[in-house]
Amino acid sequence: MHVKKHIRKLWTMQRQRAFSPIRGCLCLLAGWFLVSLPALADTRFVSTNTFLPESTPARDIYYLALFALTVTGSVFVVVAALLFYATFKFRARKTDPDHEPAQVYGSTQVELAWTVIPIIIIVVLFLTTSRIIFAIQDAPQPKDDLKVTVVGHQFWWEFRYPEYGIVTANELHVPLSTDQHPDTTYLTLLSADVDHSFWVPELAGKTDLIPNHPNEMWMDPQKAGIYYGQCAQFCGVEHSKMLIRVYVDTPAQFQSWVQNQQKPAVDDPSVAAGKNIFMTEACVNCHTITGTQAKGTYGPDLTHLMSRDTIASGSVQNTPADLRAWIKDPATFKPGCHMPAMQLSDQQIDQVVAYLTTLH
Ligand code: HEC
Ligand SMILES: [Cu+2]
Repeated sequence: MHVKKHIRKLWTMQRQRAFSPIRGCLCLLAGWFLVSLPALADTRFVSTNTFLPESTPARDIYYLALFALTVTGSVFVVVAALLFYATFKFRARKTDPDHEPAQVYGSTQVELAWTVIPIIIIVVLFLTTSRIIFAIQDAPQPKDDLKVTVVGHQFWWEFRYPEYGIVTANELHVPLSTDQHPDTTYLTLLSADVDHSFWVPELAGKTDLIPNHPNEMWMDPQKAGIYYGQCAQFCGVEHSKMLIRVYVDTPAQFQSWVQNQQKPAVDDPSVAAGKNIFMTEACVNCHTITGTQAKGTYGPDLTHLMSRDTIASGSVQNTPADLRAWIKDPATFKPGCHMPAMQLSDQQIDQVVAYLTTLH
């Protein structure tokens, strides 16, 4: 008797609460819109887009995503429609009797349907996804493709082209692939420290760079231009400034880029003072400049520093002013990065920057 009374009390309390499901949904939508507004307005976020594929693996993933979105979208529409219908049709009314509704046990047919249909949907999604994964992974590797070794470092990228004897950083140059001249780039992914992940959404899926476990991926970009990406695995404090820039060059552009990278570093006697500082301060231990005694590999290769548009893994423009500010104190741009502020005098910094800006 007592319990029944209690339940009845709870039931009437619930009915009195002024909660409207429709109002709740509208509030959620408005909240979501407000939260995402700054991101939508910031044009930098428009520069990567999984829905604009320009290379075969990215395109396969794009079609798979469309398929999965169609299936899950239809499920959402059906469920949401039923939910709205039920909340509206069976909403509380003033004329409702003041006691619990009749308690009914569920229907075996309905329960079977909503168990079996989702299982079928999941199996279909699983099979199509595995088919695409294997199609990308097992694609035959053409003999004349370009091979690049990518090494992830906290918090920058090293790119090695063993066939050309080139080492560079953060800005990957690859040739354009056309119907007449299909050109595939194969990346071997390594890590110097922790787990990183190479992700350029318009060109390919994301693949991790795991210490002591080489991974592979490939791309055949079909439109020239710059593509942006980023490390997609939290790898330490400056992970978010571990950006990637892929330059898809026409064959002529790519050849001239390769030729320039293969040249030894410019040795301009007018900046000998700056060069001397570089070679006598700790810079020499962490950076390589070919043709000099600088053979460090802890930081990016600086042999052709000025051939890059950015420094610090795509997070700072490569201008003399920013280069100067970077060398004075890298932490102003990337607090927590692994290059120390070297405590050079202003004059020494000017001289080092003058030297670095000759390295085309
Ligand atoms: C302890 C090792 C270390 C020392 C010493 C060091 N650097 Fe670095 N340097 C790095 C690392 C690591 C990076 C990459 C930072 C990042 O992007 O997270 C870097 C980045 C740079 C870059 C940007 C390169 C690019 O393409 O992004 C320049 C330029 C540079 N260092 C110049 C210097 C100069 C000049 C000195 C000496 C005054 C110096 N470094 C001393 C480790 C070092
Ligand atoms: Cu990383």
